[in-house]
Amino acid sequence: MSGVLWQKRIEAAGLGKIQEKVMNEERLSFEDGLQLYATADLNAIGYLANIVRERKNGNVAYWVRNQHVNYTNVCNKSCLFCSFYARPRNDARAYVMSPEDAAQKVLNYGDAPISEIHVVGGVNPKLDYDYYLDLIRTIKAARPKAHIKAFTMVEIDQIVRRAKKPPREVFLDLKAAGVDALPGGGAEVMSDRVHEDLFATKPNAARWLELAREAHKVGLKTNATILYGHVEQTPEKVEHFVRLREVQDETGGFLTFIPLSWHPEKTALEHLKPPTGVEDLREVAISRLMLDNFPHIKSFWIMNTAPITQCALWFGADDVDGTIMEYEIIRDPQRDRKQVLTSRDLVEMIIEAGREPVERDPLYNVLSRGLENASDVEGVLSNERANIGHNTENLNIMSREEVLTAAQQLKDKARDKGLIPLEAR
Ligand code: V47
Repeated sequence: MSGVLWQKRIEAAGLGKIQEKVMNEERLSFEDGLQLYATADLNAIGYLANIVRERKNGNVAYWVRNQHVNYTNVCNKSCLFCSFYARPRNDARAYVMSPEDAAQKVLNYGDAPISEIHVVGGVNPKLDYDYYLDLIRTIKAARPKAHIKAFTMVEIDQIVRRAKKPPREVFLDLKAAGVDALPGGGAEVMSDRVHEDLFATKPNAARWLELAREAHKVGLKTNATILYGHVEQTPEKVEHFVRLREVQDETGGFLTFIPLSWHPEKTALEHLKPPTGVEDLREVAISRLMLDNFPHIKSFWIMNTAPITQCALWFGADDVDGTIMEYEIIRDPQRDRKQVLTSRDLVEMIIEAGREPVERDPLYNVLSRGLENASDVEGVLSNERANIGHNTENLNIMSREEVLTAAQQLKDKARDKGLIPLEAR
């Protein structure tokens, strides 16, 4: 479409003023954010987001050869949007990896040149401070060349409690043990209302941001996410962007923003409809436009799907995440065997979308370009070795009735808060 036609379309969508700001590299306001969400023309929003995306990252789309290690699913936070967690007592799904189990997980993929190990888990009250340090040291010893991206701010809040030390000292200890960067989970939606309704016992937005600031002060880069598509309202999402970019103005410590598309399956809110592809692209585009000081926007393919992620590369995203290998947060490890894209799949997916694939490490150092380093090795290894290293010794087996009662309790809690409509109860 010619520039003139786009211009007409942007005007027709009521985005003329926002376009002017985008062209002049001016910050969009809270009201601009509301207006973007209210605009029906998704392509017009994508067109503007793509201008920012190409200004910051050209035609490049980053991918990473990574592995996720979810060291425990035991969690005492009972978030209503989550299907991953097992309760600390009497839950048949509960698992905890010893540091050696986690190292085994990493060694399972020893033949793949993995550059990032993404380590996150539930808030497990039984783990002490030394466990976390040992976990990192042992993983680092197993794969000394890989960067470790570990622990959301929610886990950090728990680790700080167990350490009985100020956050700064904890970050320094974790850094010394081998943590290179932190992932972006845990903030969910920065709204006191949603916090109260869905994840009341987790640290609130102010605490999440305070911990992120502390991490940045000791030189650790971190990511940030938003979890959308459940009960949040538009102004709450815009507020989320505004709060994040204010901290980024102060510290410059955020690398990547990842809009996470909520998956309702097997959660207490599974009666709600999941976000659509249109919503996924809108979230990518609006986050690119609002977070003017974030270098990167990621479309996490495992949540958004690979096809939506290909489109997202034209709606503001410049990163697709990576090979992943195994991902527990939205799957049942007993039922599904693997969740992986090989390095060849990722590179081909990016080329097909019309972008230039660049392999990065967690700090965006360039490791390879195009098909240079792409292979199918991750798929072969995942077929052979996915799920090796899940220890079952700590399993506390519950009867089926007990499992159903626990699930019902969660649903009752959601119903009491008015989060389940009458007809779905
Ligand atoms: O904070 C939990 C989310 C997050 C569900 O930094 C769910 O590069 C969808 O933060 N449906 C953890 N999402 C994952 C995370 C992440 C993922 C990928 C890359 C990076 C990065 C960080 O997962 C949690 C929560 O917001 N989550 N349950 C669900 N049912």
